[in-house]
Amino acid sequence: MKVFHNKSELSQLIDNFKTKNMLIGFVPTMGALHEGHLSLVEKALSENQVAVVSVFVNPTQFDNQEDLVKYPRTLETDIELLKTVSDHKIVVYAPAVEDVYGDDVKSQSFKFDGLENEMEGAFREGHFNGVGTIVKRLFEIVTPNRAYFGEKDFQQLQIIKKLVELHHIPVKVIGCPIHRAEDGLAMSSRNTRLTENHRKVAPFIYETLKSAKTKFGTKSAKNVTEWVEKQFKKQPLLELEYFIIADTDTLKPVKRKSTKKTYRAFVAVYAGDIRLIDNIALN
Ligand code: PAJ
Repeated sequence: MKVFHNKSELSQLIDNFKTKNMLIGFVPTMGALHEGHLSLVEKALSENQVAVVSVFVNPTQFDNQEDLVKYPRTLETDIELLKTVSDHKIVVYAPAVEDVYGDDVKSQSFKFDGLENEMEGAFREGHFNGVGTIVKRLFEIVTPNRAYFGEKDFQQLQIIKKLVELHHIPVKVIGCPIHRAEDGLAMSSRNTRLTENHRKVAPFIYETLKSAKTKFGTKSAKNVTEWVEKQFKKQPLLELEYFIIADTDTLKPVKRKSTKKTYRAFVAVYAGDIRLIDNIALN
């Protein structure tokens, strides 16, 4: 497997792919790969001749320094995992911070038609400016035909679609379903940092989302939200940061249900120091 730490070497290979008219699928990640990431890589390989996977813990998207410092960095194991998907068709780009940012580790300021002000945008200051900055830069370096993002970070997926639209970036953004552990917990690189007790109770998050979905069939968003908040109060190991039912397109919290719209429920929860997010389609 080819692993590049340097964008100019990567660019040479990409030019080579382009002269051969090969389609390039791109999967940006922050590493500590798990089956959720691999499902994106598999999808990329099923639709393109080659997949570029970036492994880069992007400093500008962290609003919490401790989270950045403690973010798991496991490049060797990541490469071994990627080899189980394909040894020949995957190219890894694992740059140092300077290769991407030079000595100016700052994010650009973006507007995404208001998508950036909701949920993760409201609770994690500057987060989507950091995400927008890195993804735009990676798109410029990798110049992929298609790029794959998980619905696990549904707001991020919508924001990247908006980024591409507003900045006329010639890439097709493709959303991929949430990959879950057998007990329902959405896979996340942060799960490895959960204590044994927190890991045991964490499936409660998805269980509650599923019940919320059932209730949303007959009850108002307000009713369902109150019910969810009550459930989390009974669960001392998990601290609910937010539960929001929002319009799938605008991500604005629903006030009145309309049969013409689609909705999704979004949740952010602290399990000890670890912040977990999840979401579910409601209709
Ligand atoms: P990271 O959290 O590593 O996730 C990389 C990609 O994998 C994202 O598109 C994310 O939604 C997807 N993903 C993570 N867990 C998943 C799961 N359980 N099922 C399906 N997809 C999953 O998201 C980021 O990195 C960064 O913000 C990034 C886009 C790389 C920019 O730095």
